[in-house]
Amino acid sequence: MTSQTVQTTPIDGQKPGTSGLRKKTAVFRAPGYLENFVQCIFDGTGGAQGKTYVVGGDGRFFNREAIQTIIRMAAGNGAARLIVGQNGILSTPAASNLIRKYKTDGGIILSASHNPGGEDGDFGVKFNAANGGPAPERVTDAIFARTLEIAEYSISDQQSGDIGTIGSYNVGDCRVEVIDPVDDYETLMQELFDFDAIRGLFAGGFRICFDAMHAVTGPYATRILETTLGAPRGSVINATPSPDFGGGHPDPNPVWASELVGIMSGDNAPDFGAASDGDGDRNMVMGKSAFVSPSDSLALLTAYAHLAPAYAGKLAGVARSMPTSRAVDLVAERLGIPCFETPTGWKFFGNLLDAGRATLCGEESAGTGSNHIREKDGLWAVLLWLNILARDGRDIVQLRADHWRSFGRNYYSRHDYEEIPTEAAEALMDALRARLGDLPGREVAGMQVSTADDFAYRDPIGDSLTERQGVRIGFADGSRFVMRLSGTGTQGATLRVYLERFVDRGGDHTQDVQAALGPVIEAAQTLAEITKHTGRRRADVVT
Ligand code: VG1
Ligand code: CO
Repeated sequence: MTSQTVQTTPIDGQKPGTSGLRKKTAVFRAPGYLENFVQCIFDGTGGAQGKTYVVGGDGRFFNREAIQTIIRMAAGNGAARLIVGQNGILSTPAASNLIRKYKTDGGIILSASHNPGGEDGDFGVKFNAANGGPAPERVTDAIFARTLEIAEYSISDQQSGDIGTIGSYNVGDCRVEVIDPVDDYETLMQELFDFDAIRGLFAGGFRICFDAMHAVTGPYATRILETTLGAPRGSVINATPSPDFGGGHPDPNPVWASELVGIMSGDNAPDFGAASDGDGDRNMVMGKSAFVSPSDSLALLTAYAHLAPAYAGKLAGVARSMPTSRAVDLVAERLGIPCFETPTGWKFFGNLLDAGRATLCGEESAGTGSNHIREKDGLWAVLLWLNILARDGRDIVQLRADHWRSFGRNYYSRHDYEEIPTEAAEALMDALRARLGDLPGREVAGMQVSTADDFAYRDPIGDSLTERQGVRIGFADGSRFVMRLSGTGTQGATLRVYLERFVDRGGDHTQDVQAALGPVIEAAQTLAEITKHTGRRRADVVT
């Protein structure tokens, strides 16, 4: 085989964030940009010689060309074998499964997840390690370090071949296997859940609306929910992946999944609604006219996971990201299992899952998952819900009301201030950090500050320390807010304000969420001086 070595120079800003490297599509399409980063993935992980990788993406604009480049580069770098999703499609959880199942050396996943796609949208590249999980920080640091000194990359002279047809062929000495993206994933789901019970649920007239948001989950949800489990045709909407996600934000929350919210609030609404994001790793679930917050969903799934075959008697522990509400902590306490608190981003769950310390994990941003893979998994969460509903008999709204009665309710909301000038956002965070020592004891919005800190995480397995992961302000009545800057955006900074208020058993669990959080919202605005720093009076996206 012939391959060429192409001279290049370092490109600024190729630092992976919360979940891979994300940039405007146009940036990724610039000559050498993708090539530099992919070469640094190989170089930063000991080279590609003789290795096997999984390659696929969420189908967004530039997905196919990028995969063809990656195939040629893997071949040029001496990789032995590539497993590629047909047409370049693999959801993030499906890719994680393939990495583990076929014991590969890792995977390259092309996605900017919930960020809009298209020529003017965003693109992204993530590297997952041999455990199937997002590369931990020490690996992304090594990759980034390479981006600062790269001088050349290798690429095969040969074309990448057809990725639209299932089969295999060689690019030079590298074996390329194009596989059905859904088959192995479906097999795994069948092993975890009681598919007969779910079939019975649908046969009994239970109705679901699953909004795939024109993103990668469409083919997975259609096959599993409609073909295998017998949900009526049309239960999955927006099921065909489109390069720009139909012009929308493939972000499963009540703002961006408004079509689903409309259906679930209308006359004759289905019994259960769900949506997933661009790359299929996140989920939103709803009952009739009822949005179930991801934090509540995590708590409920933990409380009822024993109804699914894979988890009966098998919950070793749970883990949640720090800003996620503490509803799941209460469930873990009652179950007598540990509850771990990690920084935002799935990579921090990897060690806990590998060590068998956590079985279920979740984030407030609608990511939920388990030890079945090393990524969050949107359709998995929906199937776990269906398994629970099929076995329990109550509907999701009733189940949640009963849960609050038994545990109390953690009212919860996230307020995002998007595209703030980066300096203004950093000044806000710096000012808040500088005052942390003075805040305890202070009265604000009728509440007293009891704790104020900047979250640092000591990994209990790897012992690494990750600092400055978000400011947490706790109040004497158990309320709290958290502030951090997003690590997935591509333009300016996004300030995320996470708000939580606990109303114990016997309290009023039927309040409007924003009203219930009123004092906490006011306290956050006052203590962080959001308007002064950003000029904004209210958040852009409230979920
Ligand atoms: C966001 C979410 C975080 C999630 C990350 C990747 O990160 O808050 O919980 O893990 O997206 O999810 P940030 O840094 O913007 O807050 V995905 O589905 O984009 O891979
Ligand atoms: Co995602």
